[in-house]
Amino acid sequence: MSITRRQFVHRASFAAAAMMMPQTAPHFPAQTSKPTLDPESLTKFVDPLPIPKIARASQTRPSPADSRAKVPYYRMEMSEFRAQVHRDMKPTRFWGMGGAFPGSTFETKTGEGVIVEWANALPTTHFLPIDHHLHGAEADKPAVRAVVHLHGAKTPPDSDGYPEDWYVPGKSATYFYPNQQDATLLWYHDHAMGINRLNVYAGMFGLFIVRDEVESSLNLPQGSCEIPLVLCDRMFDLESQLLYPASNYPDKPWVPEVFGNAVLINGKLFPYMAVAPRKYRFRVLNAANGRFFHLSLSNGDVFHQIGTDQGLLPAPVPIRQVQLAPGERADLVVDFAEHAGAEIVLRDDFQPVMQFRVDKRKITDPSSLPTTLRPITRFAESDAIKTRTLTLAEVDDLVQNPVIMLLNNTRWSAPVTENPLLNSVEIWNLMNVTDDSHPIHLHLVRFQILDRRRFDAFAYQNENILRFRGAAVPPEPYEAGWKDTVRADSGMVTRIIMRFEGFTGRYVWHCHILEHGDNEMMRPYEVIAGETK
Ligand SMILES: [Cu+2]
Repeated sequence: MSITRRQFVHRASFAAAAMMMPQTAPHFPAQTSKPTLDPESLTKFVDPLPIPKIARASQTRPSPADSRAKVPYYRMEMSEFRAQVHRDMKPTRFWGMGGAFPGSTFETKTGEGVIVEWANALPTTHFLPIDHHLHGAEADKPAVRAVVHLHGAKTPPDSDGYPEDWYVPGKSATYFYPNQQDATLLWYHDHAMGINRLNVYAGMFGLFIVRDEVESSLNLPQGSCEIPLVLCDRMFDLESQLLYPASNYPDKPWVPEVFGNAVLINGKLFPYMAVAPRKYRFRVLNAANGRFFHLSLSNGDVFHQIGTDQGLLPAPVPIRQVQLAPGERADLVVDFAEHAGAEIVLRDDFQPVMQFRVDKRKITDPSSLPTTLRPITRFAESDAIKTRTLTLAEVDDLVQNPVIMLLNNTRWSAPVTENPLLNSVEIWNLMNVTDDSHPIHLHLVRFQILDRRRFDAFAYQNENILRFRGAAVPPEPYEAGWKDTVRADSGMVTRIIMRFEGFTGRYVWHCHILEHGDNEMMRPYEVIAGETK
């Protein structure tokens, strides 16, 4: 599938014209050829919420950063296994890390690096529909390939899981994570070129927690009162097996988005959790391929967001609903103290996801929700030595089916165009001319959101005129911390500011709707050494 520049411009203007018509984002289950299991036919809240097990280091090895120091060494195997997502369903085939879905959780500390050997022990044929027209997934490539990226980690480039650094069953890669960053919830997942969406859908992800003394001094709920909640949506056939939709073109099965009708939380459908009437800390991850979650409690209660992708907020933010795009995390504190004996449902919009059963017996709660958490120094715009204006675009065919998605109107294989200097600050203006919101993720760095501002996307695409259609809107209070993934909303300029620190070398930035990232909405970028003044 190659298109000329001229065809591209032609198609792009059709896409822009299509944008003028009101369209509803396809937030319904995509079509599949097989009958789909209806989750509403299942009894809700019969399985206890599982907690992913903690990964154990098998030995220590000399640190790549300091050979006098020893660091924990883990071996994590990617394999096929079966797991039951609901009491009344048959076991489902998954591909995952450490034999579980989600995979085992790493518990680590700031400044204490770890080595992980990611071993590919998967079968040699894929069970989900590969599209050989996608870049990097051509028919001459092995069907089963994997490479692991630790999302949100400040990682040397040779341990970052570059999408083309994939390897086949029987091989492994040994990565070093220095953990030179603040306490937060990271997550690891497959990043293999052209089949990333399929590998993640099959189950290849898990959590990676970084802790530090600032966080531990806060007396937040901990131990059995600190609970990870990993959300993703899937579709199942009537035999309880994963269904991934395909297009109507058998040789080009790629679909632009996948929205499953079954929302899994820690790998279960409609689980329940027994809680005490006290505060709990929930570490929430949206691990879906494309679904945005809007989570709230059925009793309408306020809860507090205390952290975002890259760590603690300056102060708790009271909210009634938390919005999470794919790849984003939220650190929440929910207080059940006033609800002894109640049953409270966690909902995504109006759909039940899980149930909390609050114990009747009153207890004393030794934990705190401090009024201040971790100070954040805001960048000044004048700190930036460069501003890049980068378009997020969709190229459609003549009947408005998306063909590819692009960053900066440039394909993956084109030479690097974003090459920030090490330790320099840049502002990136993400110009979204599409109808979709795209969660944009930059590897290596943490950033701050400056603002979002509506603009005339049609004039911008067709006449190269930047015409704003409203005032700049600052980020929501719950987004006003350190981020690594940002919602770039339709028809908006989303401005982010960051310092490119840590390492020089080749990284990627991409849309975290995995169907988009697999179809060109991913670009390499390179941090280079040089004078920043
Ligand atoms: Cu996207």
